Amino acid sequence: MRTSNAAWCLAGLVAGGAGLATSYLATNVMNIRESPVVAVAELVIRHTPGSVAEGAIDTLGPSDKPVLVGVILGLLAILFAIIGWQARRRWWLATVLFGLLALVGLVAVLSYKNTTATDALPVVVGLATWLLVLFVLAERLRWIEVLPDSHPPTEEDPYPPLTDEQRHSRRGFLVGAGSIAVLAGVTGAIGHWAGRGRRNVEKARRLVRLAGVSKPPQPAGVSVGVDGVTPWVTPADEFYLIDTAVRVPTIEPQDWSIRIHGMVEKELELSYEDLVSRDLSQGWITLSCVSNEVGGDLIGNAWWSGVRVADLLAEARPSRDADAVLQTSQDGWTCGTPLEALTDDRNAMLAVAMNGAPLPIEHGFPVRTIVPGLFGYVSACKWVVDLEVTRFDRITAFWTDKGWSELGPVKMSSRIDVPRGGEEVPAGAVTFAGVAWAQHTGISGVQVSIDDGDWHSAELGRVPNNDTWVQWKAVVDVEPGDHTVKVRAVDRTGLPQTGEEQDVVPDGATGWHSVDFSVVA
Ligand SMILES: Nc1nc2c(c(=O)[nH]1)N[C@H]1C(S)=C(S)[C@@H](COP(=O)(O)O)O[C@H]1N2
Ligand SMILES: [Mo]
Repeated sequence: MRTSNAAWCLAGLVAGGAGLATSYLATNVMNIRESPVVAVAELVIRHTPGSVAEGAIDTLGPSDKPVLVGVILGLLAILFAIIGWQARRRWWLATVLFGLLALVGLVAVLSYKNTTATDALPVVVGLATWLLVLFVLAERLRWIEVLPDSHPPTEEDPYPPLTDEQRHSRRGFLVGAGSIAVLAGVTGAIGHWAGRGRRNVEKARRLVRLAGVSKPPQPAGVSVGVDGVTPWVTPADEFYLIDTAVRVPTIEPQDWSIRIHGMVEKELELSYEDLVSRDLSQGWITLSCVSNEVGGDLIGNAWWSGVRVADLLAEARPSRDADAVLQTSQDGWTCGTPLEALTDDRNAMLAVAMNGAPLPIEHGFPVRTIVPGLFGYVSACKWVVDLEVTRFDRITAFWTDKGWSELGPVKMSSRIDVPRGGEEVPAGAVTFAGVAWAQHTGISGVQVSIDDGDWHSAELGRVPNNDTWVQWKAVVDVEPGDHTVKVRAVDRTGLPQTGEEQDVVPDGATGWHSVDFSVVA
């Protein structure tokens, strides 16, 4: 035994720690919400039965999460040591174990709603570090193993004294492992430092108090009361996320300001304080994405609070020749919005709150634009810092540069949520339900047709205004067997939803959503 099990365990521990450090650094450099370890802790919390969780909170108080993270780190340390020990004879097992741990991290990270591929990056970085460091340290240990002994072990002297070379190599291993451990510590510290921006903004966000921002209860009658239909109000953490930001901008309110300029008589510049001390406008508004396929879920409905853009523009006094506002976000994303949509009587706002709370960072904290009736890509600028009044013939914007339409009014659409595709339902009266939308025009009717048969009128949920989606429900007798149901809507001008199928490019998909289901006797 020229290398001890302890040395191998140490190699595993150092490799493990180094991987945690690099994944933490990646998390914070990328501004990702949570590191894989915290994601695992939160996954555990979410899946802990209520009674156990309450017990833990009772005994541990608010430190329950740090304690849980500590426990996870402790367990990881044990596992890392085991992995190192296994790497001695079963390299494959060590690799598999690291792979499994990474998989757990990946599952936890992706269990958050609205995750993207970048959220997985820290796990990949961590796994790569684990394998690389373990490989490097294992190579050193293996090399020690093949060094010649001072003499072969005998009965009387089973542990021959170390040769100079062996002693040197051991020292070399320890120095190597120690250096990597120090480097890992430094990496972790840099990671913590890199995460300060997001931590500070989270803190500032918690401290924001918005006078007049309320969260009203869900309006009466909006729900048709069918299980499986998308809830009428979309909670902020379930609201779809679309942006081009590789790293979400982290802006503290005190550092935020917006300039309204260009073809205006009077340029305006407002700080966050200036903005939120104005009269706030609030309203239920459904936001949807031009990239939403027929039947897709890139749509959500929330209670938004903010300052009417029309009021700000009235002070700035746009020139009569202007027809557009070029909005720019702090990270340089741009969109061109028709001036008319920002100055007419609709509730276009610089929103500061969503569902009664300051905007989540990912949804544009501290300020984003919301314009009822327009797709997000031409209107809903998150982290907005600049409004330039201009003309469409003088500007291009992020998505119009890439072949998307200059104008992006929302297209009427409807979706079947119940039954789900492929679902089996009992024979008799079958309940169909879903949502339909034509923001800023409103929906007056929804109809379903089974197997291309007659259109049956659906019952509509109530809506507080024309800017939101509407839930619908239809009950139709259907014979046993395989069927297809399709849906179409009619807007408040009497226009029926077109069944002509069009792709999302360049200005939004059209077509009727259909779902296959089976009725069983
Ligand atoms: N700064 C910025 N704002 C943006 C985008 C973006 O990429 N960057 N994407 C837009 C698009 S395409 C949509 S659909 C909405 C989505 O808003 P949400 O992520 O809050 O749902 O934001 C819009 N605002
Ligand atoms: Mo979008």
